[in-house]
Amino acid sequence: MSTSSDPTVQPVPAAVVQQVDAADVTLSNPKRAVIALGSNLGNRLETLQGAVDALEDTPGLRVKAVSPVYETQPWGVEPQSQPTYFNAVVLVKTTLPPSSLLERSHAIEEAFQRVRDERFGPRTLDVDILAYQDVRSDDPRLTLPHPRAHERAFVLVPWHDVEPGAEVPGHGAVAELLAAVGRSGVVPRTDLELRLPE
Ligand code: A4P
Ligand code: MG
Repeated sequence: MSTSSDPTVQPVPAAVVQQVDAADVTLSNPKRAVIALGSNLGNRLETLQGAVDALEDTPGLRVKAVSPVYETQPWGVEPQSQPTYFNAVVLVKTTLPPSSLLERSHAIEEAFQRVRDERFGPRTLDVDILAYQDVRSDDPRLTLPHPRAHERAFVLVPWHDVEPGAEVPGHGAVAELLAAVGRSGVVPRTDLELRLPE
């Protein structure tokens, strides 16, 4: 029996072909995302470097820039009730959609024994997505831009370092938000450095 007369061989529907094409375009068209790293338990610098390396090891993701390291006063809790944080911001290009980037962020947190028991509790590692292109979302599982990014000096200072001209979608320029918030409680650790993966 010839293949052409086989009733089970159907032409590929046009809609499917378009989806395949769209996926292809996405792969060759990486999106920009901004990721915040924070640690206030264990070896904070080693953990932040591990997170940068794990991001770079992610298929479909390249780390483009890493900020300096800042030592910061814990935000949202009683003063002196927790160790100080190390914070940094990483700029990435990725073909992963936002939901997969969040999944990967959670997997990296778990690899560093992150325990979730209280909100704003001390943690070995927090990996937050600050922004993904200019996407805006109020989904509690992934709110974009990060709902508290625009009011936090420990986020705005390193974000401004890696992207001085950046905008926080819906809130304005990082530089202006930083000028309004100030740099109090955010101390550069010029003696320390995160390596940009080769
Ligand atoms: N989620 C929603 N949107 C996002 C997003 N854009 N990026 C969801 C990442 N996660 C997002 O987060 C709770 C849930 O938020 C997740 O299930 C995720 O799906 P979590 O990391 O489990 O818990 P959390 O971090 O304790 O809570 P939350 O509300 O995310 O806390 P924040 O706002 O991240 O604050 N002080 C200093 N100096 N430096 C810090 O880094 N960090 C925090 C944590 C508090 N104080 C700090 C610092
Ligand atoms: Mg978080």
